[in-house]
Amino acid sequence: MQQANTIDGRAIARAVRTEVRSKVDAWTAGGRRPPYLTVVLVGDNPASASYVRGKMRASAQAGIAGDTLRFESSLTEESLLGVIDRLNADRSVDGILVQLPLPGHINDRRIIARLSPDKDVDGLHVVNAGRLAAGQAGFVPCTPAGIMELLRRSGITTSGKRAVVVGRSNLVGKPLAQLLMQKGADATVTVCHSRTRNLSVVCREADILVAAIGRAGLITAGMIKPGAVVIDVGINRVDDPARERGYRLAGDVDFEAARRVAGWITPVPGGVGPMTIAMLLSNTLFAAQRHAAGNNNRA
Ligand code: BQF
Repeated sequence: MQQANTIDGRAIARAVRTEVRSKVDAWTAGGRRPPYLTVVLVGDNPASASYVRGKMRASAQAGIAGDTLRFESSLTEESLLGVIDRLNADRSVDGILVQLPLPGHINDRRIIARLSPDKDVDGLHVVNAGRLAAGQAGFVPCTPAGIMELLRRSGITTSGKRAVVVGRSNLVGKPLAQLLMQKGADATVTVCHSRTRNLSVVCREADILVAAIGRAGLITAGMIKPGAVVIDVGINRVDDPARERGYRLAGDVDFEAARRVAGWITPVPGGVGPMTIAMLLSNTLFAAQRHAAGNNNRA
């Protein structure tokens, strides 16, 4: 049985990070201070803490400066809004990333709304969502941006192809659908979700199938058109007594079965995840360059 080409997200992310590093070096060689990223982490969610460490490590390797502000989960929403105000006003801070999820008593939406859209390197502020929807320059959320970069760097074209995105979140599904339908990408896009009828049938029409649902193994081999490109955004913990930590990471796609049908497929881990981090670095450099140019309020 033939097997799909595996898209090596780690290798592609490494290439992106090396390019960002070169651009940062050229930037600082011109006498500018390095881009500066502040990450805000509230509470003691171990997964969040680990993601933040990974982001800061990758930033440092790319020559991006920064710090992590850590707060107890008891932090009030008002206090966090005050932290955001202070970072917005701090001219030495180019990018602000609020690690999600926030504790339940804090309204994510109010916090994101308080960010300066021009420091919003995660691209979650409604101004950036609006810019993306309107085809204007702005910050694009890191995971969808990373998926587009994975496709481009794998030589996979999207023009005229049928793309099916399963998942409609503001973080991944919606912005990715926007990117795929943009002029230049030119895919024909369908967005599916938990209420979609005949999900299998719709998925099977996809030349490019993106799974961003958050349920391990939801996408089975029978839902994939032979030869299709399968992009797995899911990062799910699945119990695995054979592992020291008691679980393993699994995507939304049944990888072992899917790779016998698909033409291209991303693994989990080592697929989309590393690209999310690489695009954060790219967005942070972009933020620094925009700030230096002084066009904070223009696209
Ligand atoms: C990999 C995230 C759900 C909820 C909040 C590399 C990451 C993940 C996987 C990573 C994620 C997921 C991040 C791999 C950041 C992606 O090798 O496969 C990197 O660090 N991510 C996050 O910050 O918050 C999340 C997923």
